[in-house]
Amino acid sequence: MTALIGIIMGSTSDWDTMCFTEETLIKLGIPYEVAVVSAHRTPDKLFHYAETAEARGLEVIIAGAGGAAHLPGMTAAKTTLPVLGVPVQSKALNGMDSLLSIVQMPAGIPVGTLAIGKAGAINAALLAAAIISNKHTHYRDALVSFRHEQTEAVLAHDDPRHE
Ligand code: RP5
Repeated sequence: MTALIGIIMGSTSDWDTMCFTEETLIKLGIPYEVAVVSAHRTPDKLFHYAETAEARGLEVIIAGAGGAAHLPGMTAAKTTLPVLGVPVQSKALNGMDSLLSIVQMPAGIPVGTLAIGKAGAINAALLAAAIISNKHTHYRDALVSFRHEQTEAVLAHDDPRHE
């Protein structure tokens, strides 16, 4: 199946966070691809990835990065596909550096920025699923089921003293 969503990250060290994006897309049954693409270590690869993404069938790119996290912004500069940025929690500044680097895009080149870390990685997948569901309407059913199961799980464990 052709990948609809591209998951990219600046380093293999980002995988501990971005694996939650993959896990969520697997739950939803949405085809995706994964690659390490660094804005500063492999800039030519990043340009090629972003420039060919739409022709290869991708409809959304999710980019996770930490520190001076220019990967989502640079990706967005090279494609008109929607780019969702996940700030990876850095050791030095706890991800505040990543968050501000990704969210503070000057007007003209947008990046949809999610929360720092695991929550952002999961929500990026869910938001990407909502975006592609406008065209691929059957994925909306998967999203509805995901929310239903989430609701049921919370209702089934409403006493915090018991697992
Ligand atoms: C960024 O630098 C990556 O996104 C990563 O979060 C951070 C640190 O990378 P490593 O030094 O762990 O490879 O490019």
